[in-house]
Amino acid sequence: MASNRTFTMIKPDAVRNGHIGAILNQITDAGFKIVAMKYTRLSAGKAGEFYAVHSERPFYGELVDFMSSGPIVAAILEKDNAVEDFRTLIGSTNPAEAAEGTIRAKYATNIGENAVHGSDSDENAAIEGSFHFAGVEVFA
Ligand code: FUP
Repeated sequence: MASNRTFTMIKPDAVRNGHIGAILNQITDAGFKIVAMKYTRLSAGKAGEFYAVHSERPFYGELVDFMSSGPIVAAILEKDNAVEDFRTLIGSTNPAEAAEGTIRAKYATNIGENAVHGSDSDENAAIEGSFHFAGVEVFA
């Protein structure tokens, strides 16, 4: 059964470019409820931990530098079929391939600086949500 929660970050490029409000609007207009949210900044160490699965990839160093380069908005979102529906809402990893109207098509800079994160499975949504939020920070 599909989980009803996913985890997202509005990444440093989208924050720098002034898109926090527009992105949150698009997320809530699509029917997602925000159950946890914070404006924060990842240290290089925490960014490296979050993306540890990519540690052998050639882009890992740049990814860690970018994700720790400025503030982000982290949030846990709730909706039926949250993980899959949110991946559809944000579009492909590479904004050049993202469907028209998706968050990445509208706001991403390039494949490395792609405006938003969305969990890719129910299991990772739970892991990533707990990485950023304590239980008392989540409001069901
Ligand atoms: P996604 O699940 O769409 O966020 O994409 P991935 O998990 O494959 O990649 C995570 C992050 O690594 C991307 F958001 C940006 C970065 N990345 C690159 O910089 N270059 C690539 O070729 C692939 C990913």
